[in-house]
Amino acid sequence: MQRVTARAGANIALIKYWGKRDEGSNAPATPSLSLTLDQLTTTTTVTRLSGASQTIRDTFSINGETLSGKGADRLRRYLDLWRNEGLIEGPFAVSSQNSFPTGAGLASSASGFAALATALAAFSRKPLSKRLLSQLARRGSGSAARSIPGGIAAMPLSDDPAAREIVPADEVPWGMVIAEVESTPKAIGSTEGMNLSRDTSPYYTAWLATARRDYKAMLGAVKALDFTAVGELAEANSHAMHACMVATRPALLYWNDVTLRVLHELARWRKAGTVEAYATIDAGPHVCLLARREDLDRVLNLASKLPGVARARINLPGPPATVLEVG
Ligand code: 2P0
Repeated sequence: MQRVTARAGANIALIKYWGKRDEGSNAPATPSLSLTLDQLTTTTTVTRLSGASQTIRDTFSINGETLSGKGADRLRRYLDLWRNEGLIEGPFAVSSQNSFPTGAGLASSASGFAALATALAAFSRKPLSKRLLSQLARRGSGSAARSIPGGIAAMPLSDDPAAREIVPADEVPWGMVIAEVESTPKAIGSTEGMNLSRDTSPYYTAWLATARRDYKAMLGAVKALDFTAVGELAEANSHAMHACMVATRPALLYWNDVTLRVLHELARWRKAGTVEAYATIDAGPHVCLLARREDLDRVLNLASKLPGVARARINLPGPPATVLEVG
């Protein structure tokens, strides 16, 4: 086997991961639960390079542009992890295509590392269970673990957690409208931001306790397919995470004026009975609007008309990460 192509969807957490329990193994300090998206995807082709790893180095590209510096170092270290575990051997060329902006707070590292891990697993010298694959994806990026099972996935708190499927994609009666309000790379990345929050935010400890409570409640709400409970919990959990972020020093203020405008409009829609949708926001200004499948067109219409929303698109629940082609 010389070449493998795999695809994974980004996922948006309904219970957020913010904080690390252990940086070495990238084990999160909060349990998390997410919805994988079918339209925001990364497609990654991994090609074996002939020659010894001592003389030939891995190469990386995203959307046709060669990656160097810190980005390439992070990916090379990730391949080293697989080589050190005896799972793969030799150097590789990794080429990824994202269907959405990279590094703008839209979970590109989740789909990116999930697609990469899935492709590498096809080269693996040992069989890998889904659980181990999710753990390995997590070592690349915490949120990537949840893109392995797809649908609604949950990752509990433990020393070496994996995400597991809670509801398969086609049984999830909800979807999301992603309202993109900006697409410039963020100033402070998630990993650095989490460390700053842990070290300086007066609300970090309260956030960790809130996340545990919300996660338990969310598991029950999701299993009961109780949309209102899921939406209210997701929105409150996202706001609690951002409160912790804003209180970080220096402040991690990921929202902008358009973000706030969308939140206020959304509250008006709910109050007026226009549509029942809920917001969740990651480490960026974009607003992800959770709605019942039958309401997604209406939410799209409403969100697209808001001044400052650059683009809005509907995402249905996405499938597990998968191998597309082996050659
Ligand atoms: C999440 N985020 O649960 C949360 C919500 C951002 C806000 O997971 O350091 O890129 O690579 O493990 O996965 C972003 O963090 O961080 C993230 P690393 P990751 O989706």
